[in-house]
Formats: sequence, C-alpha cells, structure tokens
Amino acid sequence: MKKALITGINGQDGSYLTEFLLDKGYQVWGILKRNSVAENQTYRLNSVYGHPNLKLEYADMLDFASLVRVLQKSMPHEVYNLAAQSHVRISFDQPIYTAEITGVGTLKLLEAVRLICPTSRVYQASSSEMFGNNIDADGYQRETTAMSPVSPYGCAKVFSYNICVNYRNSYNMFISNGILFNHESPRRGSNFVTNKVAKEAAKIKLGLSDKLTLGNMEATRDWGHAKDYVEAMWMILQHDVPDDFVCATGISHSVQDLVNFVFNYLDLDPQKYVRTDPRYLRPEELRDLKGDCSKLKNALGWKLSYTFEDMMKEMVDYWLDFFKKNPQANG
Ligand code: NAP
Ligand code: F7E
Repeated sequence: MKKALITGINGQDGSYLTEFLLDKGYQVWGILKRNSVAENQTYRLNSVYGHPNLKLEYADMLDFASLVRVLQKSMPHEVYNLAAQSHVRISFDQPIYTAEITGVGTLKLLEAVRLICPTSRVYQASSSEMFGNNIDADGYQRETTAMSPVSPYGCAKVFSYNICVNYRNSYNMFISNGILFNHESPRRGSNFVTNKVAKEAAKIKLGLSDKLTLGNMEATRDWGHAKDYVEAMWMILQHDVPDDFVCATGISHSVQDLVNFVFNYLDLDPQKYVRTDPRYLRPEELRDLKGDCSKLKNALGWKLSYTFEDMMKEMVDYWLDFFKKNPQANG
C-alpha cells in the first residue's frame, strides 16, 4: 500500500487531497497542529474522519522534532507540503511568523526527509504569488517568469521554492514544485475574496446582511477549483523526473467581475450593497495573475473540469444552503 504524508491536511487543499488519495487506495498520514478544538471538529475532514487508512498525528512546522517523529512513524512514499500561513494580507501583519512557517518550515521538513526517508517524493506547494508583478510580454506567467514577490508570504514561498530546487540538485532527491495559481471551493477560508463574496452575497440574498465591504476591486486573478488542483499535485509526483510546473486556468477575472457574476447569479444589484474600505488593501499590491500551464498539460495530461462560473455557483449554493439551515450562524 502506498503511503502519503500531508502537512496542512485540514486546510482546503489538504482535505481534498486526502479524499483523492484515500480513493486511490493510499494510506494517508496527516499532521495537525494543536488547536483548542479537537481534531474531529476540523470540519473539512468530516467526510473521511475515522477512515481506517487515515492516520492523524500532532506536529508543527515550527517543531523539527515533531516532523522527525511523524516521518519515522509513517515512512511515506510521498510527502505533500501544504502547511502554511497562507493569507497574503495577514502576512504583512505577521511577517516573521509567516516566514518561519511558510519559509523555514519547508526547510525543516526537507532536512527531516533527507535524514529519515531520502527516497520519498516531495511536493512543495509553491504559489503564483512568487511572481509578484512580473508578467511575460504575452500577458501570462509561467515557469520561466522571473520571481519578484511583493508580500512577506510571497518572499517566504520563494525561499521554499529555492530550497526545494537546491535540495533536489544537491542531494539528488525527488522534490517538485507545483506553482499553483489561486484555487477555491466552498472549503476556502471565508477571508479569501471568492468565499467572502459568495458567503456575504448569500447572506444579503436571505436578508441576513445588507452590505459587503471589500478592498482592491481592480486586481485580477486566475481562479480555478481546488479539486482540479489537488489532482495536479498528485500527477506531479507520479512524473518520471522531479520538476516544477505551473497549474492555472489561463483565464483571469477582476474582483469587480467576480462580484458582478455572484450578485447577478443571485439577482441582486451590487451597487446597492458593495462598499470598499482601505483596511482590506495591502501595503504592496499584486495587480494581475494569469497562468500558462502548457507544460503541465503537455507533460502530464492535466485537464480542468470546473469553469470559474460553475465553481462560484457551487460556493454561493453552499452558503445559501448553510444559512437556510443555520440563520443565526456566522459561518
Ligand atoms: P489553507 O486552507 O490556509 O491551509 C493551510 C494548512 O496549513 C492548514 O491545515 C493549517 O492548519 C496548516 N498549518 C498552518 N500553520 C501550521 C503549522 N505551524 N504547522 C502545521 N500546520 C500548519 O491553505 P490552502 O488553500 O489549502 O493551500 C495549501 C497550500 O498551498 C499552502 O501552502 C498555500 O500557501 C499554498 N497555495 C495555495 C493557493 C490557493 O489558492 N489556495 C495557491 C498557491 C499556493 P490550521 O487550519 O490548523 O491552521
Ligand atoms: O485576494 C483582492 C486582494 O486574499 C485576491 C492565497 O491562496 O492565492 C491567494 O492569495 C485578490 C487580491 O487571495 C478583498 O487584494 C479585494 O488582489 O483571495 P485573496 P490572494 O491574495 O491572491 C495565492 C496564489 C496564494 O498562494 C495565497 O496562499 O482580491 N481583494 N477585496 C480582497 N481580498 C481579500 N482577502 N479580502 C477582501 O476583502
């Protein structure tokens, strides 16, 4: 039986990847950082909690010894490093914490893998945020686009990307970076813009709220569905050689387009409800992201199954259903 270890297992991507790997017959190990609520309250794992092939262990990206312990116990064939402080604006509030988890945490994990299970294949959750405002002449970012991050989060991810390449070359380890553009789902934290818009618009539709306050409406992003992107993670580790791949839809929308689509779907006029507030702006903005994933499609045959529109409808429908059942809840 193949064994995989996932850091960040109870995050958006970790939960979908767990379902995907269990379906493929893997034994899945995951690390949870200690929280004041018990692990069976991590709602994203509800569908698989108690599965005989799911093993959950307490560990932390800040705690090298805990990573060593879990690797020794699990001896995985594949390691997916998804753990991070992943919120870009919050990375300006907590830059050192972000660097320690999202950056140095990766190095701790790589060093533990090198010492304990050096033949394990490692996937690193790299990000389009690493490109910053660099765009190729044709309007896309791709594997060869220069990196100049514009947030502490992006800087930490560039460190992780580089240390992965360095370990791959220095120690002949199988370590691959997936450079993923924004990907979303009903499991997305509701302080990321897609799920914030979906959730607040659903509340407005049901008469539970009367406003939505946002930051930069002009920024554009290339938004795909997390379910499609976790399949790409797995495909990247099944390749015959370690390599780095962009994963994206190739289509971008502005935050204003996102708002217009969601409010139109709910038959609401956004001008009546949507406001902006500078507190949601970032000290330095990443203006536009649009990825070219030709390499991933050509080398590994990856395909999209969700459109932006289907994904946003799924998210809005999730919140409509949630608030109909729980009108007092905050979600
Ligand atoms: P997410 O929902 O924020 O999940 C992050 C996970 O990391 C959570 O399970 C979190 O646990 C865990 N974590 C945080 N600090 C930790 C620590 N010190 N030790 C152990 N675990 C820790 O993020 P996601 O959207 O699933 O993204 C997965 C990965 O892909 C992240 O590395 C992210 O930066 C990267 N990425 C995401 C996107 C995207 O659009 N979603 C795009 C490119 C790259 P708690 O929930 O208990 O805090
Ligand atoms: O912002 C704008 C904001 O926070 C998207 C992470 O998964 O993807 C994600 O980072 C855009 C930005 O995602 C609000 O300024 C406007 O331009 O949903 P977001 P992100 O910053 O792109 C990358 C690829 C990652 O790797 C990260 O881990 O929307 N925006 N108004 C807003 N954003 C938020 N959060 N809240 C607003 O009110």
